[in-house]
Amino acid sequence: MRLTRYFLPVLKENPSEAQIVSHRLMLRAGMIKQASAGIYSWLPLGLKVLRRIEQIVHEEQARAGHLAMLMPTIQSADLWRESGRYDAYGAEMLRITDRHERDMLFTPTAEELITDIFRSHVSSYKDLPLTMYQIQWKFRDEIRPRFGVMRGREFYMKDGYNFDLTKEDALHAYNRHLVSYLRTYERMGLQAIPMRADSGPIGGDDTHEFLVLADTGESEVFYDSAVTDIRLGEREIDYDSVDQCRAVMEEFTSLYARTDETHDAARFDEIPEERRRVARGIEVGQIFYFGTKYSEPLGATVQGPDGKSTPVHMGSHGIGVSRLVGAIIEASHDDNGIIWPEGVTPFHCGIVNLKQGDAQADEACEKLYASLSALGLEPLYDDRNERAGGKFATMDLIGLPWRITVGPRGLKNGVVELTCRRTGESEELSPETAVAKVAEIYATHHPHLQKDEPMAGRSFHTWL
Ligand code: 5CA
Repeated sequence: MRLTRYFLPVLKENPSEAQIVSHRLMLRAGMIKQASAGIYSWLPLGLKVLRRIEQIVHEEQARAGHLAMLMPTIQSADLWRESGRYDAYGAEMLRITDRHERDMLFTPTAEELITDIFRSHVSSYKDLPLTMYQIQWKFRDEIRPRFGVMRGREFYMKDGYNFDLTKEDALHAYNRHLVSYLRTYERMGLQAIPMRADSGPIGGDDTHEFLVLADTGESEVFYDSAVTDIRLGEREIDYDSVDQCRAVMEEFTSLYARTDETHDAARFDEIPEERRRVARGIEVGQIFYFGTKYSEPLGATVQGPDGKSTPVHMGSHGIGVSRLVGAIIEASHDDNGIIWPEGVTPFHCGIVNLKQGDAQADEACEKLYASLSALGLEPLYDDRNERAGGKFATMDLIGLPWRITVGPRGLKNGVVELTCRRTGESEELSPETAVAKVAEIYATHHPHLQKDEPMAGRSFHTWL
């Protein structure tokens, strides 16, 4: 993309309505614009990041064997009356009446609708296990929408639902989700710690929230600092293996880590004092096992191997896709702007032309642009007639992890400059070497992906 053809309405001043850094930077970098309280338009740069996050979620869901589908945002109240949640959900549910005076609602989550699909089509245990998910807009009429996309009223969520014959099978689905979520967040450059939590209006006894530690987080959390040393990394996990998934779950959840709702002061005090931490966190996902809470009232039953009809065991699992954009920025920025992790960056590499209009500089930039594009990378070329300082400021603000700077002086010696946004370090390299280096960084970024046949192409539809 050439900046002269792009829509990047960056703001020089700090918007006064933004209280936290991610909200400020998203507005300043021209990623979003508020449409009304807690409701945002996603401008081209913001949408690109949202799509990158979404793509990682799809790929990791496919890897875990979950099936993508899509349900409507507007639902009839009838099913919600059947489950008893139409009244129970309260003021957070946006209720709508259609022209025939029928009660409709904007979906805050979709347990009822998916259970209805299941009960209409599945009647035998032989069709289990089954996990389906969607990434779809949700609406919750939050009493205090704030912090930009972090606590919106309209927000983008991955919501997945598992159907299993027995509690044991459903707990395997729970553990499998935990593992796949860990991999999902790690690919986004985030550490999200599973913490025992409260299940709220979704219900059930078993639930973990995934929290990214950040001072601006809305949740107070209590944990043993040893949990922050654990990573999934590149290890291979067989998602069908009950033992492997359980082992990872136990490794990540046996140390003390809880949100304030489930905090147990006595147990916390048993942790050696130097490892006790009280901090704040951003909830970027939550997994639930709730047994037959929805399958029973809605009559989602299957015939078991013994011929008897039993309600299925279910769980639901959410990832805050739009919230993640803010959470990643909270975890990765400096005074000059955003620092995107390679896994979610909107463009892979910036190209800054220090002397637009200089024949040699222009030609070198065009060549870099073509070479990077030919490798399947997306460069953002700042081809504006602006001074160098302004170009650097924009690049730093929008946070591309790598930048190639091209100027007549360097070109005389056959070099351009490759700069790392995170460290600020620069190297003088030939244009060819700079391109090769950027390509290598992105190729080695997720080595486990290359080994994985179904993902090898990583085209948009691998998850369908
Ligand atoms: N049905 C379950 C699982 S699909 C569910 O709705 N879970 S949830 O309520 O925990 O939401 C899932 C994730 O959506 C949360 O972890 C959070 O990251 C995100 N989320 C929830 N409310 C908001 C909001 N108002 N704004 C932005 N993201 C939100």
